[in-house]
Amino acid sequence: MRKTVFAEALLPDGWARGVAVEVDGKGRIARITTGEPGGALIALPGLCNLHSHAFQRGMAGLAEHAGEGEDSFWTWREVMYRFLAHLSPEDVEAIATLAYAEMLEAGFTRVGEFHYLHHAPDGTPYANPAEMAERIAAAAAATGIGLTLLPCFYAHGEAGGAPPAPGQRRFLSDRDSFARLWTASLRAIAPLEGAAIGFAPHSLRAATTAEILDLLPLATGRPVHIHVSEQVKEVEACRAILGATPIEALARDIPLSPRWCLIHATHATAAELARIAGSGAVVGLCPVTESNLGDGIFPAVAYRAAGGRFGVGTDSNVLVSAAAELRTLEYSQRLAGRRRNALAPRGGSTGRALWQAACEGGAQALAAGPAGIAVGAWADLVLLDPAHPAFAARSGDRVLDSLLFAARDGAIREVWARGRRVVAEGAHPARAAAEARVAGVLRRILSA
Ligand code: NGQ
Ligand code: ZN
Repeated sequence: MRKTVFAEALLPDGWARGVAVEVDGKGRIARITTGEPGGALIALPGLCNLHSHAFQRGMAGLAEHAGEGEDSFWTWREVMYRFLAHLSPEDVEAIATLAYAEMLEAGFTRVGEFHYLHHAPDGTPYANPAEMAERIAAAAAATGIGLTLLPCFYAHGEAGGAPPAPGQRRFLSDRDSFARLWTASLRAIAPLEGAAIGFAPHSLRAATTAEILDLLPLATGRPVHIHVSEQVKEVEACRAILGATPIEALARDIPLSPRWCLIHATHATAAELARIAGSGAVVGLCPVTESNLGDGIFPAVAYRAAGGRFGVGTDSNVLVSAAAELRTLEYSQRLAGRRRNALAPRGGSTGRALWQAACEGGAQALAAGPAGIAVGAWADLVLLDPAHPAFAARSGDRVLDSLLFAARDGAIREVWARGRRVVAEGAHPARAAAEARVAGVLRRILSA
């Protein structure tokens, strides 16, 4: 048992001073006491990054150049498909290692990897169906980040079961090959301490509700993640083909429950927001990517008023930062509603409301066990130095508000994942080598 005292810590029911945290040999919190002397740092619970496509970190910043026609989510997707066609399993491992080191530095202690890059560039399955899943697991092991692997089922190109496009051939499974992929993925994460798994039908463009229902028994009791209602064109196509919006079609055919995580849900109607909130499902918001891709603004104020749960994800990984996701979420509501402190309770801190909600929603969506700094939870901690200029003369909520809205990069001093200190002095020790490997991958791809 190892005991560390913090000057202040954000516990599930609020800030406490002189917080001693005892961690057991497996990396779980065994005991918490308060009022102890000698603490120096400020402790926050680490956040779950509930939605990542790690390989997309490799193309960050490379899709910001206008094409000849008007650019959109769909033209970005073409660029993304062209990029991924170049990636070998070694490349994916290098990029994921860099992305995961960056996530840890940025306050994420677990990642939900929504993993669909399964096959060789020509669509041929690798001899080992979990070849790519093992690369993701290796990146998690090399960095220490907690992993919830979300093997993705992808079978079609459009709602209603239309054939996939050539650019999608690395993703494809049928029911039988997906069952084999699932079993191999379970094996891939078995050696990884603290890892979990969930089922990820990509979207109602890529999977029918009949297929999802058919495959759900593989994942009994585990998380289920799906992209829904991100683009207006997607909502309209679902209406035309399925006679319902993606959220209506999903909820009509499959009961939503707290196991479900609906990624984006950007264009949810008021009735859909109430339905999601009532089911206990989590909405997986990815505000930085949603801004980057021009998706639209999720009606978060209305959803929170309906009691809805949410977590955040870095999705395309164009920028990797827990603070930026929460800040962008709040700013989207301020811009749309012409108001301030949109997601704070009356008289409360915006930073705390956002961090706590994302902590709870993220842990639920990734089956991470108890959320927050609590007995039985993983010792997943983000540690801040009160002497950092961003936190001058501040404590408690003001520290968190300053971290989200005002601090420059580098304000996170240390990060622990499952009791291990994986970031020290603001840096992850695996990042520099991973950066060099990824630079080599990019030189090869960009000169091709
Ligand atoms: C993805 N990303 O799977 O990487 C998707 C794009 C799609 C986001 N939706 C592809 N942000 O949705 O068809
Ligand atoms: Zn996504």
